Amino acid sequence: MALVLYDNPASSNAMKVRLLLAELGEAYERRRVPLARPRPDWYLERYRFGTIPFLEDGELALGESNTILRYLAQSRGRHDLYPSEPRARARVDWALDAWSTQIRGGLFPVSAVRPRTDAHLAATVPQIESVRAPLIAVADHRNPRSR
Ligand SMILES: N[C@@H](CCC(=O)N[C@@H](CS)C(=O)NCC(=O)O)C(=O)O
Repeated sequence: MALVLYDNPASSNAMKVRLLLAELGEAYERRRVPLARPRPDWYLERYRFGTIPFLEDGELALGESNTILRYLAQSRGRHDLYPSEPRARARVDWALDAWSTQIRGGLFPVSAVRPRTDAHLAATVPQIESVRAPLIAVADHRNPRSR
């Protein structure tokens, strides 16, 4: 099997790649990397940055989840998922970058709080508010000319 994904079940960045691989119907080998730092030597020898995920496709080795997503969609000819037309592609890149830089970090406190009480639940509201604006910014610009 040519495709090997180094991941961890708790990694949201690896989950993005698993979702795309499922959509593509690709078979792949999954190798578990512990989340704890420092990462094991066997992993750092393969990938010195040590972040999760990391993908091998034969001789090609790739880090960075968004790079992996773009590579998989393009190399499999899935232009419906990652368009070749620059304006359509820019919107996908925007969504990928916004998720990584504006939204994902803001959701960490939400996932860390287990809402056992109203107080716990209330504590998540500011975090949800903080990611609402960038989410709407991306979603709302679907077809700006028609507004
Ligand atoms: N920009 C990287 C971020 C990867 C990343 O932060 N992965 C997490 C797991 S979801 C990780 O390795 N976190 C722990 C760490 O960096 O020590 C990507 O998108 O692949």
